[in-house]
Amino acid sequence: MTRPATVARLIATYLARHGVQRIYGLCGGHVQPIWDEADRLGIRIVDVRHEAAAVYMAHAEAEVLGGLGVAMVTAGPGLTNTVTAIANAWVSRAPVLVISGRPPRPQTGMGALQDMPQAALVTPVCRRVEVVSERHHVLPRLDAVVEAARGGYGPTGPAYIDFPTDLLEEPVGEADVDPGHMTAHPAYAVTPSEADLDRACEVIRRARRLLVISGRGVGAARESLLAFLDLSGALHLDTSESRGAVPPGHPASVPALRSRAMREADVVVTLGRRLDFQLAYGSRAVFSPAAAFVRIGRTPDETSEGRRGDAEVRAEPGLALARLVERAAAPAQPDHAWREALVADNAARLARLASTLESQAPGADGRMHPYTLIAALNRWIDDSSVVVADGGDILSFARVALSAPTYLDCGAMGCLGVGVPFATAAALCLPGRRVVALIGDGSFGITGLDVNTAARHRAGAVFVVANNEAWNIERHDQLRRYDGNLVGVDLPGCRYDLVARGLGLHAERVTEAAELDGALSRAFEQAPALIDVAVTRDAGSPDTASGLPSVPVWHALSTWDQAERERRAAERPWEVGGGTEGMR
Ligand SMILES: Cc1ncc(C[n+]2csc(CCOP(=O)(O)OP(=O)(O)O)c2C)c(N)n1
Ligand SMILES: [Mg+2]
Repeated sequence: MTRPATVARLIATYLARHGVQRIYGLCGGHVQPIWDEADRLGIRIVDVRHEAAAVYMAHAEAEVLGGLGVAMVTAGPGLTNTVTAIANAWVSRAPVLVISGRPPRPQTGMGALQDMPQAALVTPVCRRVEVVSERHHVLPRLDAVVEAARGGYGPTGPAYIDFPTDLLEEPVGEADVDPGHMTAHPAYAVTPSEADLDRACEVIRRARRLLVISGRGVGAARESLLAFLDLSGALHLDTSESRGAVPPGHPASVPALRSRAMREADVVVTLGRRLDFQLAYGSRAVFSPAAAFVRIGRTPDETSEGRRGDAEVRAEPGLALARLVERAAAPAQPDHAWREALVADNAARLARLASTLESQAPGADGRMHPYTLIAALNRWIDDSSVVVADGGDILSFARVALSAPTYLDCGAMGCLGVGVPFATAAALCLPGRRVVALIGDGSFGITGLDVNTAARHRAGAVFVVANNEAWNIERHDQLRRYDGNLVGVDLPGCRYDLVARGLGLHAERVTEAAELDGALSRAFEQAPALIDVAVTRDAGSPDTASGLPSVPVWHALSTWDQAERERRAAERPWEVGGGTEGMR
């Protein structure tokens, strides 16, 4: 039987022609016509166990392959289940397209099954939202959402489109198809202006202590970034948005001296990076008050927000960096002694960390320290590995000590639950590469059932659950600041290896450090696999020490918060504590 060309087939054809190879989703009658046509056209349907996982997976695909990730979910609860993941893609600026269905037009607003204000629900966290009701709108609106997700109108991020089911089944004719929509166009690239580059060169030449902080879009510009670091003699700090772009151990990187480098640099170059909480909003209490900023990015939130740039270059970071290298933008009189002192101090700190990683004592509960687990994982991570981290304390330990050539984590939204779907998608998109996710036991519970998706789709990820039987970073906060009144932070007696086995994975439980290498070896051989590792809840993580869980008033870290209070108190001594006492 030849099937008539329908709107659903048109949508599926559009996606295939635009290079979409995988759609992550969960079935439902309202999107079934597209689901079916996409599969028939050879797009791989990666069916998940919860719709949030579909969007997280599309997000991870966008990150590891550099294109657009696509998720499809049914109307009503199918869409509401995705909202956290869409918001996370929005904060992370990940180009994700979410497709959904709606009740048939004749039933709209009459109390139809799964009828709800879907577009209104996702509008604040999408770059563009399109509600399609007409055949001839299908292709132009698909183009609009794809373009918006890829940053054609502003920042990259999630975009949303839905169609009523009856429209999906309507036949389409030639008049409905403008062939111009059926060919993929390259993503819009923002090119730097000569005037902006002139200004940036001028500021960089005046620098004595140059610091580069990298963010989104830098992974694709690795060569230019490395060339710029060599040429300029700058020091470099990465952020989770760009981790791995500069290889671990690169002489310019000073990850162990973040605050000092921020405080002492006299020119700071930001690349594709908002000055968000992780960078103290560019505060003059944390960075030098006299520092000049060169802000390079594709949108104003990357070039101007927080602290204006003394030079602002609106451009793809890679294009701007390449031009700066051409122009030999480098400090005329660099402070070599400063750079050498920081590089040496950083190396000494990292060496101390590396030597203590292996020799951490177990906790009072007799369980291994998280660093013992991380040291074992580091032995299995090679230059092509993809590393995912998800959790509270364990994420904090991982950020400091886990090797990460390509890296994804909870991001600036602190979105617990990304670990399983991120790693599953990375393994599907990059077969043959070692993919490992280190996940807290609490975080695992949020999306853990989707290890079954890895099993069904043979996504060869290794999930390592750091099982401290607690939402531990919060537990530490309750111990410290709430007189030990522990409420809702214990997760005793759970065996995630048994869960995983029941869901089709090879899985093991590890309680002794000596068993780790054997278990990891078997896991990588039989991946997808899960290892439930008993780790101590006694170890205090770097984030616990820095005060992050206590949510200070001015800044994310208590030392930065304190510096801000002091600066404000000095200016306004009549306002005790900077005028924020009691404000929360
Ligand atoms: C979706 C979500 N819910 C709650 C939080 C608050 N939170 C941050 S870290 C954390 C504890 C995480 O526990 P686990 O994953 O077991 O990691 P651990 O701290 O024990 O290493 C919680 C509840 C959050 N960031 N995101
Ligand atoms: Mg935990």
